[in-house]
Amino acid sequence: MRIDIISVLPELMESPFSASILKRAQEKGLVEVHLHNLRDYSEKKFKQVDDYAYGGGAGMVMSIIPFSKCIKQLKAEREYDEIIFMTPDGEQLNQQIANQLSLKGNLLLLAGHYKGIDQRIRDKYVTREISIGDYVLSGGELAAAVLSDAIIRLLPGVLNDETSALSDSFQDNLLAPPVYTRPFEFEGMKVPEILRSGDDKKIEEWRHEQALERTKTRRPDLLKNNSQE
Ligand code: 6GU
Repeated sequence: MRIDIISVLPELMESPFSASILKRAQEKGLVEVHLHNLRDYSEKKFKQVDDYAYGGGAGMVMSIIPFSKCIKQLKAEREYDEIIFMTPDGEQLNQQIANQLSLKGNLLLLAGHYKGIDQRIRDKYVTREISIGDYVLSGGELAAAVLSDAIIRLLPGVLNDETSALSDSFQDNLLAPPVYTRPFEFEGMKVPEILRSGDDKKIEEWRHEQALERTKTRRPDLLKNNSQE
């Protein structure tokens, strides 16, 4: 898979891609991530990428020209399965969307700033608009990093234990059950006996019950549209 990200602040995304799982995924050749600085595509003297909004009002709008130049150049090099604009008014990211996108080959993410981007960029190039939740960030960069992380960890070979992404919270519309490690007892709090019983079937049942219980109390909305239950 290849992910290209266009932004005015590519440095904001360098660290998430430079450590741990996302770093290893790139080193293993499972994903390529390319960050593009929108300013490099500005035709203005001081590399401006924004301008006043037509019709007035507070806030600058990101101009069509730098985005258009950058997108055209990238599209000339390869076909993109999706061109995704990261925006709080997009469709809200969930595990199902991450799963879908993890099956694609080339993704292009656009991270906006200021009061938004010229609507014509969205009309002409964008195939999908994604938000990471109902709150406002100062730009789309962190959202693009979140989306990329959610996708990349699903690629075959990225996680050591291939089954571990499948047992994540949300993959079966259930939250994950509690987990424990040594010591068996800490300040009077003991690990549930069943987990030391060695009875795999009982343990599996216990985990499923716990997952259900947690989901009922914390996220009953997940159970309402759960086809498996
Ligand atoms: Cl994708 N962008 C911004 N700026 N804020 C957000 C977001 C995206 N998703 C949630 N809040």
